[in-house]
Amino acid sequence: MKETILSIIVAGALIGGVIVMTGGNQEKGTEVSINNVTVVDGKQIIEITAKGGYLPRKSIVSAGIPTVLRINTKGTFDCSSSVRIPSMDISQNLTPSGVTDIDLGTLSKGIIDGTCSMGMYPFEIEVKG
Ligand SMILES: [Cu+2]
Repeated sequence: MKETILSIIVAGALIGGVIVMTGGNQEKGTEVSINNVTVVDGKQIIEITAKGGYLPRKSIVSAGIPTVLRINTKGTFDCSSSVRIPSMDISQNLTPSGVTDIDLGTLSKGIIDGTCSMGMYPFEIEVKG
């Protein structure tokens, strides 16, 4: 009888441990796999959100493909609603709620830095060759 109880406890602990470990892995997985870049009809679309800053902060794209920066807003009334990419001479006001597409053209290898109009909230696009 004691052995039965003991084995039930051990089995419970094992199952519990597996659940905890699996849960942990899933959390890590979602953290790592930030997949905000898709290619649709030969166009590379970077999707970020603007509200109190830009998320994800860093995007990785490929060189040589026409690229669009798609910025989602939802009740964005802070200064992240005004986007600048100085190296490309881009300055764009976003709608407070909705989607704004900014055509970046075909990019070459390098780093593109963007900010809000004040230079307070940064974001980065890494273009891999
Ligand atoms: Cu700002």
